Formats: sequence, C-alpha cells, structure tokens
Amino acid sequence: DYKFWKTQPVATFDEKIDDEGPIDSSKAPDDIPDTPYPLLKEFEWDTMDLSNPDVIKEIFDLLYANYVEDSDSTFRFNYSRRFLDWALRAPDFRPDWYIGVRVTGTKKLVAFISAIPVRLRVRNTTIQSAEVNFLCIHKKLRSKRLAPLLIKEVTRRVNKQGIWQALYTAGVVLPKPVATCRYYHRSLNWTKLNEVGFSPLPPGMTKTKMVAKYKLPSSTNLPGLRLMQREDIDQAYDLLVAYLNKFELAQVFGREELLHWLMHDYGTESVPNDENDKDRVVWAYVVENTDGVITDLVSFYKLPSTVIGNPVHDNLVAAYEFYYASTAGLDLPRTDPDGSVMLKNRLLVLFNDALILAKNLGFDVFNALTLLDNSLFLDELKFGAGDGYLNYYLFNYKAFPIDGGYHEDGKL
Ligand code: YNC
Ligand code: MG
Repeated sequence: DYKFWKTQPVATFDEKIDDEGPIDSSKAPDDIPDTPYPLLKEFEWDTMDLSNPDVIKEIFDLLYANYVEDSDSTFRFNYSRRFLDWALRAPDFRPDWYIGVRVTGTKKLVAFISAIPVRLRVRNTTIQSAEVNFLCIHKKLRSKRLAPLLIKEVTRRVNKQGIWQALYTAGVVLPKPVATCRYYHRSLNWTKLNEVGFSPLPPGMTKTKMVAKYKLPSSTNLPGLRLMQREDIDQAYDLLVAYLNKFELAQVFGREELLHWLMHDYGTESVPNDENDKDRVVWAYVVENTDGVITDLVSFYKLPSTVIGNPVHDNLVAAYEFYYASTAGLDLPRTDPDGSVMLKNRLLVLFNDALILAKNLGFDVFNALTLLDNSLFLDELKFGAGDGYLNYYLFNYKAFPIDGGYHEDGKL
C-alpha cells in the first residue's frame, strides 16, 4: 500500500491531473536539514569519492552481486567500472550525490544511491532536476525499510542545492508512472541466447531456422556511415536537438553534456577513439553525406548481464539503443504522413546497420525500448517484445501522461 511513497510528493494512481507543475513548491534550501537522516547505529553514511578507482570498485562489487535481476533471477545487470564512471561522473556532477551506507564496524559498503544533475523538458517546460539511479541494497539487508532512508537522504542533498524535481526509472510499479515503455530484444547471437535460456526455441522451429532468421550481412549499407569523432559534436548536437524537439519528455543537453554522453572521453589525448576497445561503453555513429553534412546519428551502449547459474555461459553481452536522430522527414509537419514514411524507411536502414555494427562488435543481443520512433522499425527488424518494462517517474511534478509506446493491447 506504498506506506513510504504515500508520504512523498508524487502523483497518485487515482488522482485526476488538471494542470502540469510542481506538487510542493513551499520549500527553500534553508528549510532543509543540514545533517543526514539518522541511521541505526550499526550503519553509517559515506559520500563515495568516484575519482578513486578503489571506490568505484566497491560500488561495482555491490551492484555485481545485488543489483537488478529479471523476474525469474536468470540475469543480473553487470555494469562495468568504466560504465559507472561514464554514467555517474557526468558534466556538473555533485560529489555529495554519491551516497553509500557502510557497516560501522567493518566499513563494508552495503547500500548505494546516486543522483546527477539533468535539465528535463516536459512538453514546453524546462525543469532543473536530478536523475536518481543505482539504488541498491545488499541482499542480506532487504525489506528493512532502508530504501526510503536512502531516497530521503538523496532528496535532502538535492534539495540543499535548490533542486526540487527528479526523474527516475524502475521496473517496479510505484505511484505513478508518467510513461511506461516495454523492452524489445533483437537476437544477434541466437544460439547463445538459446543456451542461456533467454530465447526458447519456438514450437515448430528448428535451431538452424532460428539462426537463419536472425542472420545479418557482414557489412553496413548506408554510404557515409562512420564512427563519430569529437569534431562532429556541433552538427550532431543540432541534429539531435531538432529531432528530440518533437517528443514530450526529453533531456535538455548542453554541447559538452552531449559530447560526454555520446563520446565519453574517447578521442581525447588520454583515450583513443577506438571502436574495438574491449572496455568501451558507448558507441556513436554518424552518417555524413558527400557535402560533409551529418544527416543521421545512432548510438548504443554496452551493458552485460551476469547469467546466474548457467554451466556454459556466465555473461550475456547486450547493446542498448541510446540516442539517435535523422533528418529524414524532419522538415515536414509532424502530422504529414509522407514525413513518417520517409523517417521509417531511413530508420529501417539506420538500425539494420546498427545491428550489423553491434553484431560485428561481438554483442549477443540488441535491446531497445518502445520510446522515440522505435515503433516504426522494431517489428520489421525482428525485435521481439520482452517481459520487462521500464516505468518513468517524476518526483514532485505532476504531468499529463506521456505515451511511452507500451499499450495494454500489445500494439506498438
Ligand atoms: C525502486 N526501485 O515500494 P512503499 S531503480 C523506488 N524505486 O516503499 P525496503 C522503491 N522505490 O511501497 P528493499 C524501489 N524498490 O512502502 C522498492 N521501492 O511506499 C520502495 N533491489 O523499502 C518500495 N534497484 O528498504 C517500498 O525495500 C520501499 O530492501 C521498501 O530495497 C529496495 O535505481 C531496493 O532493483 C530496490 O537493491 C533498494 O530491493 C532493493 O527491497 C534492491 O524495505 C535490486 O522501497 C536493485 C534494484 C532499483 C533500480 C533505481 C531508481 C531509484 C529511484 C528512487 C526514487 C528516487 C526519488 C527522487 C529522489 C530525489 C528527489 C529530488 C529532488
Ligand atoms: Mg531494507
């Protein structure tokens, strides 16, 4: 019955939303306590210093054994240390928004929550917010109401900075999603997906037929498709901003911020922009036409999952669709059916190429949500609906529902 969430400024399941805006706008940073919420004496707060590789390793170890699993505990997200560095040390990060809980006696890290600053656009309103992620409690400390404390503590630290709104996503249903997306999966290595129990053999099919179904050409099709370079950022930025403009909920990027999300530190003096770097976490590709104009952008990131208790495979390597954009149909009014046909035709080729790139990089599966314009290509490119959902939540902001592409009738 949401004992904790009932006390928080979030939309409830039954309320009728008449207008968009903050739920509670009565507080100022000075009204917020200066000291952390008290913990039981066995535990203590610690601000995690992510510039220290040993600290990243501690967070990695906590998540490796205790973070999100699928519904039947076959897979558990295995975020890499490089991934955590990329996801958490984002532009303008606040060092005190990385919050750990340690056992007082042993100093062992047993819980974590993080936030990074983001600007969100909800339809026409831009909101300075925090994005909260990587909430994790050690399996031995579950169901002891520690999660509400972590959430209240991160809220306190965010509020102290004069920020009153947040975005977070979760597979679980809480009051109340502003949007719900469904996960779709496209096999790249069907045999392995079958062996780990991710892709059962459909009745009446043979393994050979399944492998043939998902076969991809060995090289990409789009002329001018290449790995993004740091120098591409101005064009990529303008393209993505123009494309995202038509959606109701999106992050508002600065150029530096987008450069971080698409390129991390690849192509800087310290890290070469090496497509085949084994530790790479994000890949961005652009399509440059013969006039030197970037017409398309596509990107994905690497998030492996540990395969729990499988004798043959211990890891499933997934590529997750990240930001993309295309000029196709962009200058036509949104309602123009020709625009959507142009876009669909282009996205089919762009994402077929993304699948080829991911396959050649050794990924086993390509995952995407039902958001953005994905409904235009998911079925045709042989993505299948998964059993996972991702709910999007806004803290202290009520908004009319946003279509995340998941519909109860299963239609895209
Ligand atoms: C969840 N994922 O409903 P009620 S996603 C939010 N997000 O409260 P306890 C969650 N709340 O129902 P446990 C949640 N999961 O009584 C559970 N809850 O109102 C709520 N799993 O607490 C739950 N990571 O400590 C209930 O539960 C209360 O020991 C129960 O701990 C939960 O990062 C958890 O899935 C999830 O590590 C930490 O199960 C634990 O079970 C675990 O008794 C595996 O908690 C890993 C996992 C979650 C990934 C994520 C986003 C988190 C968002 C948190 C909300 C942020 C709000 C905005 C704050 C900033 C505001 C500003 C400004
Ligand atoms: Mg607990």
